[in-house]
Amino acid sequence: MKGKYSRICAGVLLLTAAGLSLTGCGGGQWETGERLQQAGGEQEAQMPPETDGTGKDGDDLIVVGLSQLGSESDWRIANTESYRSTLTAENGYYLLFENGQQKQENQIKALRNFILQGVDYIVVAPIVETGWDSVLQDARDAGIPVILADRMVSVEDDDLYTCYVGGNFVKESEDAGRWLADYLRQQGREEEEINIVTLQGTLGASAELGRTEGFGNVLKEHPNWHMLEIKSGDFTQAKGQEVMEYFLETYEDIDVVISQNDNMAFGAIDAIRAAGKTCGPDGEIIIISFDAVSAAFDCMLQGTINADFECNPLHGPLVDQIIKDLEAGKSVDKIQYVEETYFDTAMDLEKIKEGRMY
Ligand code: GYE
Repeated sequence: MKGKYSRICAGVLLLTAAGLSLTGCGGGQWETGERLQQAGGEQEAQMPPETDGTGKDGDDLIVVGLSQLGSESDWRIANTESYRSTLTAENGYYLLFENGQQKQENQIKALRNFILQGVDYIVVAPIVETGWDSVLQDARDAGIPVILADRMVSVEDDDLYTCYVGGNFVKESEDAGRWLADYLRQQGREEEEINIVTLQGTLGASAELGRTEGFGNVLKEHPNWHMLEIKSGDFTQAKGQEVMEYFLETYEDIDVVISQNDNMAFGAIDAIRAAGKTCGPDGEIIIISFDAVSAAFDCMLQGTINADFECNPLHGPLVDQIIKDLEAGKSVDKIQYVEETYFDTAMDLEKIKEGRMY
């Protein structure tokens, strides 16, 4: 265990001296809730202070600097909530949360601040894979372990991070491709020419790169499948709708939409309806999506999404376990994929939905 609060407050002095504005260290203590609220975004504002009433001494707490990339999707909100409910003072943590608002420069700045503050661990969900070498080198020089959560980085030296925990995006998407092949076979359409469009996530993000690659691998096996266009909707509902409107104006005959996350699929459904077309198992356009958040279950139940490939956002308990193992001097697996499955409208979705947390 390293020094906890004392290092944090020394870091704050340094930052203040450097003219950076930080609040929350009044009376020698940071207020986790305050810090979370400053991070902006609707979900942070709801977070209660977590250091109150625990009776724990600040020196016992493990300080975690968490750089979340944004709040662009339902998945992301569930992901943040998972950390919020796990990395609590009751569970031995002092959480410093920063929302990068979908900008890598904000995330790099957050990491640099965490390093100056001398946190015990950095957890980062990197918005894109490239551009992290220098700041991760600084973290290593400062002796701060970095846990990559949700998305990967592409760095010269893999020792710059301790481990990765998150989805296996290539696999999710290969599974989606194989599901489509099965579905078309069941409908007797395996020989038909199939026109596909893809709503891509944030370009250069692991979830985009992996899902594009995975589906591409299956696409190669089907000469009668035609990828008309792949275009980014940045993982948001608004952009998903905009790109789908463009697809519908540009291509007359779309058989399948691959949406690399649920929020873009929700936007696509609105665009399809507005264009007077239909989607889902009884509609003209097959929709395959990723994440499997609660609202996507509703879409499957209403018959607008055909299948959804789960990406599990509940990273809090996994990161908690990794940190506890590291604190106990144990080694941890470098790559830790979360458990994931898929859902389609042939399943008892009402029942499955009841037991889900997001
Ligand atoms: O699919 C999407 C979010 O990186 C797995 O990011 C995550 C993706 C998720 O915005 O909804």
